[in-house]
Amino acid sequence: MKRILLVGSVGCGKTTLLQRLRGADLDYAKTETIYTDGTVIDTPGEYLELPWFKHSLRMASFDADLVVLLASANVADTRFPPGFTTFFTPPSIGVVTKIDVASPDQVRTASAHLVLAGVTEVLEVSAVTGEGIEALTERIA
Ligand SMILES: Nc1nc2c(ncn2[C@@H]2O[C@H](COP(=O)(O)OP(=O)(O)OP(=O)(O)O)[C@@H](O)[C@H]2O)c(=O)[nH]1
Ligand SMILES: [Mg+2]
Repeated sequence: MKRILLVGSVGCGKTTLLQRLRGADLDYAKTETIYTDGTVIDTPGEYLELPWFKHSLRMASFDADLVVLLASANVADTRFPPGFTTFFTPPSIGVVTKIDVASPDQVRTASAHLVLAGVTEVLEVSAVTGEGIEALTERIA
């Protein structure tokens, strides 16, 4: 499995996705600092949302093979600046999360935000129902 860096807003579902990828119980736990289980690097949403933390994301990306930008389908706006992927040296993909609680239009909007951020590939998942998880697992294998 590639070493991946999860980046996205507070509450967009990074840690829950990590738990799902690991087959662990889905237990809410706020991410307070950068955490890695060895393969997945999980980050607090504040590192994206607060400008003075952004540099930490770039530093963490040096240990990753792939940056995964996550956008929650039930959030209408985006915290990713246009072209954000150029901030990272490794390649990036996009993942729309929480598709189980969003309309197709909402999923399309979140996907469009990820494309504006610079990804050329977007996967859609629900960590709760498991939809899209197999495709994501194959992509990061
Ligand atoms: N319905 C639904 N809820 C989800 C999904 N993924 C995560 N959630 C919920 O969204 C909330 C936030 O999820 P987290 O995984 O903690 O979000 P995070 O991106 O790690 O947040 P920070 O650690 O604060 O940056 C939790 O209550 C999760 O249960 C999903 O696929 N579907
Ligand atoms: Mg978290």
